[in-house]
Amino acid sequence: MADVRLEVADRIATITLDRPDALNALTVGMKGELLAAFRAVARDRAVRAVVLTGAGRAFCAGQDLKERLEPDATPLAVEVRERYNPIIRAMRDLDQPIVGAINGVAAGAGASLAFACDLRVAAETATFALAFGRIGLVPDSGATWFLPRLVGPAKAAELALLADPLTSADAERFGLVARVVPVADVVTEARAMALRLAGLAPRALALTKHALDRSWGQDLAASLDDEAHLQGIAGATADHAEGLAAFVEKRPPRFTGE
Ligand code: T3D
Repeated sequence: MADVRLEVADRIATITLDRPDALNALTVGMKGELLAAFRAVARDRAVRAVVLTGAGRAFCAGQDLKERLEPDATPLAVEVRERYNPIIRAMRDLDQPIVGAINGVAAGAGASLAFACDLRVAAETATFALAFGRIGLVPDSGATWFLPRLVGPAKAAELALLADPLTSADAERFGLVARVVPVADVVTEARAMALRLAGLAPRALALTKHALDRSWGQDLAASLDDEAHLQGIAGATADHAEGLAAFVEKRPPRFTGE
């Protein structure tokens, strides 16, 4: 049975990690399914935004540690390179923005998945834990890259080295999550955010998402140049013409992605 569900409705793809009895801990099979889900979304131009969430009381408890104890478990470095990294790359390469609906604990690689989303809505009961250190590992799946950028270097060092869980209230204070809501509302709120994104111009959103990522490796001059280049691309789209027309006609725009 599939442990990752992909459902598409109203131009929103919802990807649900669905192994609640193990707090959605990631097995080899699940990682393959999750990568396949992001690749399917990448091919589906009708999808304008993605919601990533977990079934049950957890978002994701990271690597399935019981699977790691199996005698034929893949060596760690290989597992990270060949199974985790492609998922994180697929999330950041995706043109559509991803809203994480962090419904409960996000630990280890589960926290990394949450960090790799574009925006996060968290349940009041959710926590983020860089649990890696507690089992003698280093943060992976992009955690060392995302975390300092999301919360600043000092807090990132504290979270990565001490591995204490960060509450959703503190995560909001540090800017890691956009909103904190009661757990019963987390998917609804994330979906509402995704629906807002779905109404915007897809090409401009994609260019913005990728420009923000690239900016970390650029100086100001390069970013200014990048923005000018991207504005040339966005400015040539039908959606830009539609945005201008809607403005002067005082009506909501109808963006098509053209
Ligand atoms: O391939 C590689 O190894 C490299 C990649 C590494 C990336 C990583 O993600 S390393 C970090 C792995 N994750 C963790 O270390 C977190 C482990 N889990 C926990 O610390 C706790 O479960 C939580 C703090 C997340 C939640 O605690 P609690 O008390 O709410 O729940 P629980 O009772 O511990 O867990 C409930 C069930 O889920 C339990 O199953 P059982 O005993 O009732 O049959 C537990 O074993 C299972 N579970 C939770 N996390 C994992 C897990 N099973 C397998 N792997 C898990 N990570």
